[in-house]
Amino acid sequence: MIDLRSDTVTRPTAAMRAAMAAAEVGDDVIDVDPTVDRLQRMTAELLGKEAALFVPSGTMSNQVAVRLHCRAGDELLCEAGCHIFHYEQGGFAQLSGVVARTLPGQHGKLRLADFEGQVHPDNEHLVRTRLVTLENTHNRGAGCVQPYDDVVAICQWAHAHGLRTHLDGARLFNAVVASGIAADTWASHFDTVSVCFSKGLGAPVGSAVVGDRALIGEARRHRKLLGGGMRQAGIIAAGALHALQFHRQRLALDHAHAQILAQAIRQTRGTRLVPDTVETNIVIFEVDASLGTAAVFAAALKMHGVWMLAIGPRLLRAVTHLDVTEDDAITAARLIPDVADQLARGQLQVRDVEPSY
Ligand code: TLP
Repeated sequence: MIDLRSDTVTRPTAAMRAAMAAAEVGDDVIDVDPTVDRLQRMTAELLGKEAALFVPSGTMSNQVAVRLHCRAGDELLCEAGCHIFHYEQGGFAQLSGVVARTLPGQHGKLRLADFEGQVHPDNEHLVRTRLVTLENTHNRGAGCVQPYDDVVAICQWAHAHGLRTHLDGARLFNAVVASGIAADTWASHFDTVSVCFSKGLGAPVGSAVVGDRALIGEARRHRKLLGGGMRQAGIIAAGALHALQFHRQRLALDHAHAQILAQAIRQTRGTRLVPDTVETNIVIFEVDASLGTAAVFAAALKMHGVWMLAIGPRLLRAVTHLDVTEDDAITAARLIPDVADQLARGQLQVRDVEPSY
């Protein structure tokens, strides 16, 4: 099976498993785990921040960041399709009493004009506007890279209005490779940044939140409260360290493989890229009603050995990653027009249709 559901599905390589098996460990809750400590130092340095905290997931690092910047009765401003709003069960509300105001972006991209006039005045009827979050690359925006100048303008505006800024950089290293702009340059505009080791970098577990020393000290308290204190976490931190050392540059391959899929979609009758460009490793496309729903299209592809996710009634997502070779991408690309053709002719009996994501 060629698994294109997500870049989270990668298995650790033999070298990564060896590094994990050999990891020096301690108790990272009582005091320190030396491997976690090394990972946190390296992550902070790469992102140009004073400190980093290793957490089990990207969801937890985002939620810790929300708690760092907001109190109950505050609001955050974010893009309508972003992960924090769309895929984290409204954790900001459930866990922290925070409200989100969503701004519709252009396939995930926001500009300064979208934010202007959005800060509430100080008035007891209103929640307090406290935080701006951005996502780079943007998952539901088909892995698009936020235009750098817009990011700078939005963050400057936010700080000038007394707001804090957080970047969901689950796939920041994809943005770095695609844009040629260094991770610490992107990060310099934000108070906190979350990065994931378990997406394109290919580690089995883990994310980090970075910021200044005082904020990250506080983040440790929130991590503990949320149940994210991990004892001999050096075992998994070693996988993340290996990923950070050896798997950043190769993300360019994933981007090239995504282009192979994009080209096939452009040439397939009844399918359309959304948006029409692919910038990194995520490909989102729409299927015409004549081909059935996205879930039917995904089930048809799966019957032929290619696994994608339906992410809406007509939208599918394919993500390239460490375990997808160029041959896999070519195989999947050839299958797309074949399946579309068979569905259009009503020649395929589709079974096992899964609900959309
Ligand atoms: N995204 C997952 C799913 O949750 C949708 C995926 O398969 O893409 N920020 C962004 C931008 C993400 O895409 C994700 C995961 C997260 C945060 C959360 O990371 P985890 O899954 O580690 O909690």
